[in-house]
Amino acid sequence: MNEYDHKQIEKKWQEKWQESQIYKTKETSKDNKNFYTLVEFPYPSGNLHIGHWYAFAVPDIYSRLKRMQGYNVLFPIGFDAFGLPAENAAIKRGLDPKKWTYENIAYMEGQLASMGNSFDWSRKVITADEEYYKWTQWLFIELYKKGLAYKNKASVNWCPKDNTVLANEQVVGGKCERCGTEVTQKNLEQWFFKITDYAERLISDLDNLDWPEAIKDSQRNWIGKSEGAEIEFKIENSEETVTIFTTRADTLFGVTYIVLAPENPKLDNLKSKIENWSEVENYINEVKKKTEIERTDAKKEKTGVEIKGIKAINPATGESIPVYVADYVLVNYGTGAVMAVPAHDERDFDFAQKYNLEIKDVVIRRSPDLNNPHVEGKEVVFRDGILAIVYNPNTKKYLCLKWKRQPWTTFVMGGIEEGESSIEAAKREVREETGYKNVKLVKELLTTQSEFFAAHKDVNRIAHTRSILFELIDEEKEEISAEESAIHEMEWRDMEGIKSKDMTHSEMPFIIENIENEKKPFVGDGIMFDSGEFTKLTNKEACEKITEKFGKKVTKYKLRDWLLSRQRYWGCPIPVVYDPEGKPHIVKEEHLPWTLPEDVDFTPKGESPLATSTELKNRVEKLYGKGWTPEYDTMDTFVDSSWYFLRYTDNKNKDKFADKEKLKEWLPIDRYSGGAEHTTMHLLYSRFFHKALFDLDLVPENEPFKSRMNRGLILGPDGQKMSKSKGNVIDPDEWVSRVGADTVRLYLAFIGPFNEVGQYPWDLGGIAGVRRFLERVWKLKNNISDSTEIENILNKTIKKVTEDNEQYKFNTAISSLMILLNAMEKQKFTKSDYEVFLRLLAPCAPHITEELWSMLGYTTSIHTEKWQEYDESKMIDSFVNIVIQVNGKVRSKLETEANIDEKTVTERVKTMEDVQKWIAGKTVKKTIFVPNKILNIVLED
Ligand code: ANZ
Repeated sequence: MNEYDHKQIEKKWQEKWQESQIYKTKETSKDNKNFYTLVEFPYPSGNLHIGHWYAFAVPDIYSRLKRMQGYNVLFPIGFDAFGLPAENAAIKRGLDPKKWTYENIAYMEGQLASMGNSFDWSRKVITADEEYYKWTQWLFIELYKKGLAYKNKASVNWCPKDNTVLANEQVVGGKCERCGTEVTQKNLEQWFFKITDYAERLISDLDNLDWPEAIKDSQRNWIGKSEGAEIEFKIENSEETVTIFTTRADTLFGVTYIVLAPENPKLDNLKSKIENWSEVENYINEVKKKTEIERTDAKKEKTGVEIKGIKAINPATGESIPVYVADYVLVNYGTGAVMAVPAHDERDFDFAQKYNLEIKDVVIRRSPDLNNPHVEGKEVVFRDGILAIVYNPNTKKYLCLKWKRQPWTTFVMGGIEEGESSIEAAKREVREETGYKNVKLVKELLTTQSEFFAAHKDVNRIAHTRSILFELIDEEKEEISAEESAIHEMEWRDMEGIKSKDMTHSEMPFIIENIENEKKPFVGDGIMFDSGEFTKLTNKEACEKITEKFGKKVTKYKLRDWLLSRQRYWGCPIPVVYDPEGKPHIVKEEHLPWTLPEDVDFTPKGESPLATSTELKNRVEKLYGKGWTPEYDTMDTFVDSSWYFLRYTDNKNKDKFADKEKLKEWLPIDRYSGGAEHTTMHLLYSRFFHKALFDLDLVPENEPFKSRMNRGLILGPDGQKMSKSKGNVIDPDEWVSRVGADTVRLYLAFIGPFNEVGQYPWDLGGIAGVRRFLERVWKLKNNISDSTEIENILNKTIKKVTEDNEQYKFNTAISSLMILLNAMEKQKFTKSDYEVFLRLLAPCAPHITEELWSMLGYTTSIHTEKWQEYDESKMIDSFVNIVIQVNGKVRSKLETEANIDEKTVTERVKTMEDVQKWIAGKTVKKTIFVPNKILNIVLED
């Protein structure tokens, strides 16, 4: 056969592999080095798309590499077979969901086979099989017995189109992850898994996993650990208290109101005291219509209602402060109530501005004066002061003082006297220092802690300075004292002028920013201010101390319990029945699998389709007695997929979900490849499940996935996400038929690094290039010779391909094979070299390499061959460039054969013209030689 006929070759080998079962995982024995590689099993939608190819055919390279490296590899496949599309097909087209699903599976199995993957099909798992979901139900029961599954009334996400509840993870940007419909809230009895019990372990155990940091960070953020304090606020003239959660206990003295979430049950307790209950109630009802996303959107205007008739007491200041109900506070986070600190929190600040509430700075910015720093050993003197900035709107200038005996210009500054407010102090200073009598307050800018050496007093000063902006009303003036005018003279400067260097206030940049912009809350770290005994501490220190004195330390998580019940048909039935009093009972083990009834009406009615089944009702009454009723909800399909990888290890077991010994042999999974979209769903759920099963002593390991890689996305040729409406969908079947599975696989592996999440457009030129590469490989067999010139590049390529494949950098592994091919087309190589090349290519292009291997006369498969080791000694380049230095400076280069000794190099170099001119007439003191790299000639002085 002369032509590379992919159709004939691929069909032939797929059949042979199937017959000979070469990819069947060996039953393990002690001598086996086991290696478990996993890809996320597909949903049987009915047709494989190019994303499936990317997800399965590329990681297959890795499984094949591991097999050739001598591991006993488990690389299984199955189907995540429950889920909405089957049911939607039933609703829309009257099809039987089960039939629809299993027909799709059969079709997709054929498509999957066309990839030439090394799956062990004998371990197939289908989650909709009774023999599988029996164990899903059994595991649910185990979790229930452990108190990890419970039923509760809760406000839940509801998709009005799919007529079902959704987990938080299935709501993306306020919309249903599946159909894009706006999600609303409903109060329903639902089943939950207590994933929150595992929040801490789910976070801390990430540290030991060999996963990319980005994936770990997404999980960390999703779990959302937050360390803070709970502080109690008493309600005035009442026994009631409100407990708030804060991460900024340091700001307690700056709390000017508190806020309750609209759903906070405290509101009911306080109802009798609330004077404007109907207003509050109206507001609460309005909020019910909003989604959580809308409520927490920082850009949306804040809303709320003051609760009249009650006041809270700030435990630090004893002040009586207003209480609000506002929707920016969520009921299911922290304690559902917050202490509001408008000076230091953006949401509180926006709210306070809108409702005209007091803003009280309690943490101030440190602004040490770098030009005039503290002098060691000098006394530190604290001072509270003001800085008055007077603006003349007519001339658009600012009032400054030019100091006579100092090289600086300042604004009006001064101290605050007993009984004076800061604004009064500022006005007084303006009068005393400049004579202006009539100024009006524009705004308080900011308070800072400046730290400088006050030379005129010979002390280090720490000044808490309030900067205040005024406007000049008129020119009316009083006499300035001789004392004052001896120190400075007045000068009006425009904005540019006050930005000049001789204005030496260390807080100048912040002053300018505050003049020019709206005031913003100061959210950073700083020094405590106006906070009683805590004033002058750093806010970090104060946070600890205030928590100790007024509250208690707590840790909160954003993670919510996993809502697992679905009002849908095509899912795993929840194995629960209710007694005539409505109390839930677990279905007895002997009744498992608790089968999905078939006599149901699928039309969505807003309740579970299972409720229409007579068979199910009769079954329950027959088994449990009159008046007993079934649970009608089914499980979220993420429950099915939380343990499928365990079943692969022992998929035929009739007595257990998997034998513990088998699990021990295979777990944890050595590498798991999947989609980035699963990071905070499947990947988190299955870790939780695994930990729960570990605690139940059902699995041997605490974590299921030792290493994880998320793949990227294949885009259409136009660089857009593939979609039928854009007409840019790449059909893998069509391309397999045109250019062959090997080309498609190799192209996908070559398209970009698989270990980084990227977006790669399908490039027609690129795929043609890959096909040409395989055609050249095909022809290469004609060039075999009996001597070799490629030992060096061959060994280097082995090393590179081995290392890159290990790290999922298949693209660079392939490009080094392309470079090797170029070399082999130009230089001599032996049959053995050619065989090495084929073995290196075999994981990426399994069919063509198998064919060429058999053409060389082998009767066994190339895929059962050993992976080639490289020989370091052959990797040294035969020619090297030695850098020649004279007294450490590069002067020339010598191209020479490798491994040449120092003496020979030195002699040769000395005759070189561009070296001679540096050493002529001088004595060589010594030479320093790094073999194959550098010769440095050191001359006598
Ligand atoms: C006072 C304060 C002052 C706050 C300040 C922040 C800055 P993380 O880090 O996300 O945990 N908070 C607490 N419970 C809330 C709820 N149920 N709904 C909305 N907001 C809530 O955020 C903790 C901070 O979020 C808490 O600290 C609280 O506001 C607010 F300068 O308390 B803070």
